[in-house]
Amino acid sequence: MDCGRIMRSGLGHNAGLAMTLPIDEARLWASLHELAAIGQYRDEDTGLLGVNRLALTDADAAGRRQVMRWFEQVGLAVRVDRIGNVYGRRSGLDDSLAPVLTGSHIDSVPTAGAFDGCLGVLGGLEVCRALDAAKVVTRRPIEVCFFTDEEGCRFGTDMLGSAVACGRLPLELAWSLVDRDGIAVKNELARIGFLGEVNERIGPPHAYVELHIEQGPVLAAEGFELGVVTGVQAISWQELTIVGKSAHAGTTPMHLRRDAGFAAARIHVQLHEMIASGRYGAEMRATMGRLELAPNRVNVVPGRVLCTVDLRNPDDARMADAERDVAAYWRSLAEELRVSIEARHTARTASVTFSAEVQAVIAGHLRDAGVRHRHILSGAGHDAQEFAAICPTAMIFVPGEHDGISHNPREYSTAAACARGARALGSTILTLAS
Ligand code: HGY
Ligand code: MN
Ligand code: MN
Repeated sequence: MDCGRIMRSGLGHNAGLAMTLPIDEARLWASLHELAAIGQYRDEDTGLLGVNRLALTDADAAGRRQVMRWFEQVGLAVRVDRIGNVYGRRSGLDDSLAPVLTGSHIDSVPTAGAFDGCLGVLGGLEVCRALDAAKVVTRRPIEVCFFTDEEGCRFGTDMLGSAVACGRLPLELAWSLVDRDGIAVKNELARIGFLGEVNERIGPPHAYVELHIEQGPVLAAEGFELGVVTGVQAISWQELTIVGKSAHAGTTPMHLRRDAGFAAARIHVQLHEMIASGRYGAEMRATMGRLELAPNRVNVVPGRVLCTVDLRNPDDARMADAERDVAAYWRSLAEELRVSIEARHTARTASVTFSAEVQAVIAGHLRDAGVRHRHILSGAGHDAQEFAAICPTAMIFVPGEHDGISHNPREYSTAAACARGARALGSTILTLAS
């Protein structure tokens, strides 16, 4: 990436168009909410309308088809690869050149809002519409994409499609992953009609830029309008299978129990105590998002538990320390409670640093346009972290309302903030593709 040449040539900020691309705020907002209506549900806790488009379900398939229709309406050449990733290509003056990619995901967690992932895909689509309106053809082709199962919460590992595209996960492994009902990725891709033929491994793009909501409180709390993302923290997902002995809740004395549920509870408390100790840095986060007791009946001591441990840490060494220490803890706990504990890593990515050059292009546009911005590390995983391994990559964050809550139907950002993010995305793409 010879950003220096682009910057020196003055094309760096396409002064004529910097942050003035005719992004249509209302059209972007309407597309976000039209997509959010697919897989919609009424959240019983908040009473709000949320989004449930788990990867490769019928709802995800319907969302995929809607976005593909929009891609085709804008004249993008659409292709589907063998892991179900979808690419919409906008020709450039020289189509032999490596494209600039932008995109994200449209699969969601079961309690999602309208923005996570979708803003990046529909923001990229809006950039193509704005370039058409401005009658701009870039030197390089541009591709807008969405990747399969970024969330990872149906088939167990996150960034599935982008990890396969960028070579971190082999296709066969990805195809073989199964959900809680034993249904495999490959079967679901075939069932919903997204088992494409295009080779899933892509040649290195010229650059990759992703627009996403921050999903945290920082930008709004500090009064910034956009964030230039410096990278992503380390992620560790483990699935624990704890086996004790089911027993009668009334007749079994406490000292004779081998209570798998109590073991899971002790591990959960230990995680919070480890964080409170500060030994793993102030940013360490731990979540036991999944906890399934068996036989899950009021009068039976749980004989078996499946639970998950999600650890996040910006520092790789401290993440390794935390994984080592919590494993040592549950090994000793297994002895103490006379249960067996087996752990399986289902996702593990080191911290990722994004391209300084691409960050500089983004920041340059924001500075030129007087947009209040700061550099910020991403607390959440993103498809961009996979592309950072194969090409210059960075992200743009849009602030969220309500403390930036996400993975909750209350997730919200304003139409103006989304359009501002899309303008920044468009200007960055214009620079990188010129
Ligand atoms: O879990 C994550 O960080 C992302 O939402 N997949
Ligand atoms: Mn996301
Ligand atoms: Mn998410």
